[in-house]
Parts: sequence; structure tokens; C-alpha cells
Amino acid sequence: GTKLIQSALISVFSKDGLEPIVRKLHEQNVTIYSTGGTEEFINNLGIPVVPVEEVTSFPEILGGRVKTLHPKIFGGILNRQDNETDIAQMKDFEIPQIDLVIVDLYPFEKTVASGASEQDIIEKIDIGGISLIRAAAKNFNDTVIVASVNEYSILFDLISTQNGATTLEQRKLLATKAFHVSSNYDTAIFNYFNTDETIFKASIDNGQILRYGENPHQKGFFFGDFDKMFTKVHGKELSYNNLLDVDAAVNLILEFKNNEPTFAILKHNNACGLATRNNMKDAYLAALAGDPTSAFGGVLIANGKIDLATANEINSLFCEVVIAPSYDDEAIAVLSEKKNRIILIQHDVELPSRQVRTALNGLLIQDRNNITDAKSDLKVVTNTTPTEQEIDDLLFASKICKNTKSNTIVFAKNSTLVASGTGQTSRVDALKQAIEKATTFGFDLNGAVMASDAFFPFPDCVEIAHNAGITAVIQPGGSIKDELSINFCNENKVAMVFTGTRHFKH
Ligand code: 93A
Repeated sequence: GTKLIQSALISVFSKDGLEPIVRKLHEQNVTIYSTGGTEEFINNLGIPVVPVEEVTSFPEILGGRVKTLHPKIFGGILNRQDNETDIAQMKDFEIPQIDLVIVDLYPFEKTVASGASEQDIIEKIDIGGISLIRAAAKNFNDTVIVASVNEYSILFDLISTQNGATTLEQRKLLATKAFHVSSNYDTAIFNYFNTDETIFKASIDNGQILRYGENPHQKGFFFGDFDKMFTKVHGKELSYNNLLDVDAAVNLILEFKNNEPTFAILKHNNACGLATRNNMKDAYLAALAGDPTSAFGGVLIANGKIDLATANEINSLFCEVVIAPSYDDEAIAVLSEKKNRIILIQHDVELPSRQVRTALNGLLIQDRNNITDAKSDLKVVTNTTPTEQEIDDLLFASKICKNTKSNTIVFAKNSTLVASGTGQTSRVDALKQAIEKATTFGFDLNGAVMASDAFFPFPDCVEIAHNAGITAVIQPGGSIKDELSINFCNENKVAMVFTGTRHFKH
């Protein structure tokens, strides 16, 4: 429950911001213990302070390396106030109670950054301070820890408005912040020493060493629990690129989890074929027809069981990986005829809710894009309304679009990916690529629909699409020039729906 601060140990490297805190503590009659430089600072403010040496009956030694490291100090911080043995020992050994610990650690990172010598840097590895922080944070049940200047304002409020009373919840929050400080501090020390790649290797015990990274001259590792997501039935070890493709495939097929039999073929993380049919073999054949050239060496994924008939068809294709939730035994036997082909059984496991990648000298983290456009999200913005079939195809195309590299344009017709433009620097280029591909593989675009991952800044896309035969369009909307695209569609009887959701993927 609630505890009152009646005593405090203050040991700070930087004295900045300390004065108002010390004055407030003094106002509340808090007994203050302190180390060398901090004690001198408090003394100079004319505020009474007890040197730790007086508590420990031991001087600061080894040039300051040992100041607070003493049972009388750590006993005062770590004792449990509801434990009878602790209470008795506190009495026996004349250990003073310490309710609050304020620490500002030796500036290790700053010293490294200043280009100081190794010996100077080593001297700035704080031992006593980090121990004080960890001890007080561990005992948050009884002790308040302020491990950084950033928490001074919280502390100041506590002493001013609550007269130094703290709740368990407040102490636990401060302890959490304190462990964040201590873990960052130790990480900085590790990073300073860790110049040797062998330590990097040793530190990735939980990571899997891949044959190489994206290219043979790059090292590669995978951190994750592959076996939780898949059972590998057959084939060679997965490469860095295989894993990226499998990731893209799994994300894509998730969109069609509860659909009729759906089959997708991916290359370089993008779908080059995808179709839904009433049986898996037909779905596969339709996916393959989407782009038989790209399918060579691709990653194949099904949303349901792969049976013998499907496996027989797949067998004549050179492909890297086949993924499905289940297989007929004969299907596995057929697919295993190729020695290197990787066959995975996908388990029903949720993917992480956050995505991480490096950027510059740090990380970018974001939530997964977990919005799948649904019928209820669609706002028809044209005079022409899409037919039921077109609506199905628009939503189908949008699911593929969302899982394709931006800028992207996806054409679909009758639950089949007809063609797409992927990863282009302009939307018009993506559109032209899609038209070119559809033409190459003999598709008739009349009556096909178009999905775009982001809005059209100009009406040129709907114009080009209409001329190619597209009759319905799905896009987020939101351009200041939306009206121009809408007008063009109205004049040419093209249906267009807005979703309100952008689906960039970079
Ligand atoms: O050298 S230490 O690791 N040994 C200690 O026992 C110890 N106790 C506190 N450094 C120690 N400290 C650190 O001293 C604190 O973390 C703080 O940064 C600094 C405060 O010293 P002073 O009060 O003498 O300025």
C-alpha cells in the first residue's frame, strides 16, 4: 500500500535539477544520506546531510570505486518491512531505513563518445550506482527509486502534492523505469566491449545461422521459432530469401484463410499468380496461368489441403517451397520426388502484432497492417455501381494489392489475379506494367477490376485503365484531385469505390 518517504539516499553524478528536490525533501523533514560530491553539493545548500561514511563507518576507498557498496546501505534499501527477521536484523546491525534512492549514473556513453582513453572509460563503469538502482527497484514494495533526472519531476510532484506518500503502483512504475535505465546502461557497456564478431555469434545462440544473407557475400541469421509455425516435411535448409518469401506467402494467404480453395505463387515477395476455385488443383492451375514465367523457382502456398491431383500438377514446375496446412500422404510422396524442394506444413499460429526493421542507426517498429477491406468499408463514389461479381473481385484484388510492394496496381477477374504492377516508383508505371503483363499472358481485360494501394493523384490512371477494358476500381481515395478521377469514371461508366484505407507496403 501507501508508504511515506522519511529517508533518502542521494548519489548523483550530475547535480543538475537536484536542488529543488533536496529542498522539498528537507521541507518534509526527510533524513538525507549522501556520497562525496553529492554530499558536498547538499551541504553547500545549507541543508543537513549525513555522509554514507557515517553510516558505514567506512571511508570511500580505491579512489571512489567503493563508496556505497556496504551491507548497511544495501540492508537499508533491501529490507522487507513486513518481514520479522528483516526487522530484527535491521535492529541488531543498526541499519538505517532508506525509503528513497536517487541515482544519476556515471556518464558511460558520454565518456565513450568523447573519445576518452580506455582507462577513463572503464573508470566510468558505475558499479555502486547501478547496484543501488537494482536494489531499490527490486524492493519497490518498500522503496522508491529515481534512477534518472527524467524522473525528477514525478518525484517532485510526489513530495509536493502527496507529502512524500507513494502508492505501490507508483513505486512499481518507477522500478520499471529504473530497470530500463540499468538495462540500457549495461547494453551500452556491452556494445563498447563487443568489437569482436565471435561475441556477436555467441550472443545469437537463439538465432539460426543461415547459409548466407540476401547474397552469398552477406552473412545472415534468423531469430524466431520456425518450428512453431511449420513442420518441414522435406527439402533443403531454408535460405534468407526463402524465409522472406515464406513470410510474404503466409501473410498473403492469411487474407484468404476462410475462402474456397485458394492457391498463390510468389516471387520476390510478390504474388505472380493467385486464384480461388472450387478445388485446389484448378486454383493452382489458374494461379500458374497468371504468370507461368515468374512461377519458375517460386514459392507456392495453398489455403487448404494439397491433394494428389494438385501435387501431380505442381510436380512438373520447378519451385523452391510448397506450403499448405495439410497434404494427402500421396501428395507428399509426389512432391518429395525433387530432392531440394522444400515442403512445409503450416500450423495455425498467429503472427506477431508488430513488425520490426532496421533504419539508419536504429529500428523502425510498426503495427501489422491488419485491416482487410470488407464490403461494408466500400463507398461507391460513381454513378455506376459495381456488380456483385465486380464487388467480389474488387475485394479479392484489394487483398492482393495490400500484400504487394508499393506502388502497386492489381487486376483481377473471376477470383483470379490477372496481372499486377509491383514496386514501381510511379503508379502509372505500375499500371502500365500490369497491362503489359496481362497482354503478354493472353488475358482479356474487358470486365476486369483494378485495385490501387494508394489514391490516384491524377485522373490518368483511371483513363489508361478504362482504355484497357477495366470496368471497376477500388482505391482508398483522399486525393485533392479525387473529383477528376470520379468525373472521368462517370463519363465512361466505370464504377469506383473508396475504402478509406491506404495499403502501402515498402
Ligand atoms: O565507483 S562506484 O561504482 N562505487 C560506488 O560504490 C558508488 N556508489 C555510488 N560509483 C558509485 N556511485 C556513483 O557515484 C553514483 O552512481 C553517482 O554517479 C556518483 C556520485 O558520486 P558523488 O556523490 O561523489 O558525486
